[in-house]
Amino acid sequence: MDIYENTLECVQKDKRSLRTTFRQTRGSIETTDQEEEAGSWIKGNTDAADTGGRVMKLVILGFGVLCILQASLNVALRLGQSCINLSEEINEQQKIYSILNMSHHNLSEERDELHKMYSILMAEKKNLLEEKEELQTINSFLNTSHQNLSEERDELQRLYSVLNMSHHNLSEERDELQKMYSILMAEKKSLLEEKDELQTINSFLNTSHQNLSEERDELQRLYSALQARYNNVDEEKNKILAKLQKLNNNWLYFSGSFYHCSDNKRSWEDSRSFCQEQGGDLVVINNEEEQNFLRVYGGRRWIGLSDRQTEGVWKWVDGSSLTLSSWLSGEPNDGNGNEDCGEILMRDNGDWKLNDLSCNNEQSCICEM
Ligand SMILES: [Ca+2]
Ligand SMILES: [Ca+2]
Ligand SMILES: [Ca+2]
Repeated sequence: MDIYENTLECVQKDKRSLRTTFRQTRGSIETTDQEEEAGSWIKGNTDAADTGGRVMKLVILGFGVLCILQASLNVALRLGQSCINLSEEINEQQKIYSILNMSHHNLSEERDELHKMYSILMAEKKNLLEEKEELQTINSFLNTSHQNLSEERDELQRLYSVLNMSHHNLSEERDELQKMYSILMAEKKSLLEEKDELQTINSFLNTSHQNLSEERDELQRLYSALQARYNNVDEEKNKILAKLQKLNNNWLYFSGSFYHCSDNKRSWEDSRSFCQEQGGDLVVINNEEEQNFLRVYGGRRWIGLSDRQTEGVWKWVDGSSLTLSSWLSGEPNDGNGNEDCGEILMRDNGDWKLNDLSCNNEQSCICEM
């Protein structure tokens, strides 16, 4: 723009110079014409003088035209140079425009970014204001606390002075206690050695105590077993004593049992009741040795055998099954469908047989206890 303005100013200056030159030329021509007219009127010049004057006018007029041409040429040159400068300036301005356009785009983005940041900053500002209010509240509280703490500090300083004095006294006591501590540490060392020795002894005693406890428990177990066995033996002894008292009443002993044969005749059920009243039951023949012993009684006698619970299934009164048997030929026949009790028939030669018989038959029996 500066170049354009300078060029325009030069053109305006040339234009003014051209106008001045033109006016001067026209003025001198007019002046010459007037002087000639006045001279011819006053002096009465000749025709030759008129011709010289006209040549002079033409020369002056030609010079004026030349000056005008020179000024026009100067204007044209200056305008051409101005056009070149303007083109270069336009190119320069276009570059600047591109740069400015890009800069404008960047500035727009920056503006948008700044808008976002502005929103964020506004939100932060709001938060900061809230925090500020909160901090003001805290500040108020802290001021109060500060005052309280100042008072406490003064109090603590007073206490510090007191404690400092106490500290001096305590330092002296500490030195005394350190001396005592050294003495006690020596005693502690001695006591620790004694403690180790006692722990060794204690460990030995613990082991001994454990062994003794185990031995005691074993002895207690043996004692309990012996006590139970003693009780059983005592009970057995009492039973044997009771049985021995009955030996006077025709009871015979064989292989751990006592036997009695009643000559009174009773039914099978009454015979069993009789034996139970004596402390026993109808005899159960467990083996051949017992059977051989029973020969001493001979005859026909009720024994503890029946099929009253299930017909055909013979069982002893102690619930055991019949294993040792020697039935008479054709027996058991359950005569009349009513023979459910067992008897033994013993001959003088020692033979013996079993037979089933009506339980209501009355005859003697053999008891076993
Ligand atoms: Ca028996
Ligand atoms: Ca029967
Ligand atoms: Ca029979």
